[in-house]
Amino acid sequence: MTETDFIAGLPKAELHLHIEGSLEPELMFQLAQRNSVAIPYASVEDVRAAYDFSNLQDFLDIYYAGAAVLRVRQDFHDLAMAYFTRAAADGVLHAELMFDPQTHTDRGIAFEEVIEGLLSAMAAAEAQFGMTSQLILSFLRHLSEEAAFATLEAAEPWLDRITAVGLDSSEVGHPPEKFARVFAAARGRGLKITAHAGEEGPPAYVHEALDLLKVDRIDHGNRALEDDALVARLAAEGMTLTVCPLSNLKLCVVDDLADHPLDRMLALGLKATVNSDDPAYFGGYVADNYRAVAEARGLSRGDLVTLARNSFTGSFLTPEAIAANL
Ligand code: ES4
Ligand code: ZN
Repeated sequence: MTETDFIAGLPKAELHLHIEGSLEPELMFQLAQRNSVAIPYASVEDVRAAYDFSNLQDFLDIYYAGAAVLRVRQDFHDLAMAYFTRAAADGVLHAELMFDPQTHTDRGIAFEEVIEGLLSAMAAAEAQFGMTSQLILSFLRHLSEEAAFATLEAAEPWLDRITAVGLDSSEVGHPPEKFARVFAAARGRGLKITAHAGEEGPPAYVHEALDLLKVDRIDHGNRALEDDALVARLAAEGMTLTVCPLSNLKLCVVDDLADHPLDRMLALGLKATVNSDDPAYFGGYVADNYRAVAEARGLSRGDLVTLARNSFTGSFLTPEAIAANL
């Protein structure tokens, strides 16, 4: 069996996926036309050529601009269906989708349009592919605590259909501590907690995510490896890290995939998983990420099985659903 077939055949969950980051240039053009939104690109090739990033902020500027073509619930439905179709082909049985409501509500799009479009696609994906999915509402950390509270309030009618809250966007200068009270409120409403930490930010931000946000898992976590005591703590707590190899390469978190720390994380006893982050921008969906890092780091099939198992044990599914997937 080829490595590609082995990876596609591994039952897996995707835990770190920004649905806005799955907007392929072809769909961007289609939606720009459908909604009469001007975009600063002449062609699909022109869009792809712009995806050359030096750091996280470089990418975020282009990612937020691209999201401007998303205007009504059908757009969000089409976006999510395109992702589910790709993920199903990759052997994803369960996906936990992050979405950034503020990227849309700040442009005058109603929260309802965003979430109803995503929810209808999630129901369709379950019917069509047997794929389960959950929503993670992510707060934009470059915006204020007050704006995050307003977003949580806007989400109130849908909180029974939202599994978790997350924290994304520009990390450095926006420590988890800034959002401690919002995350406490979210926890009080029974939501699970995740946060991007240690992608570009220092190990101290990972400590804060644990101590102040009381996260159930960490998105990225690469820079935790700079702090031995933190690594020991993450391992002892069985904390899942949602690692994104092609994202790390494209955003220069690693210079070369051959230097990617994924297998070092596993060897240190960390519950690492493999995810695509923003697949339309970083050059691959989840199976591409498994393939690329497996080749670059010489991962064994046993390692790949461990990573896929970690994706279920680190998911926000119930213990019964996790057991049924293992
Ligand atoms: C993101 Cl890779 C990454 N990091 C932080 N925030 C994000 N939003 C979308 N992708
Ligand atoms: Zn991310």
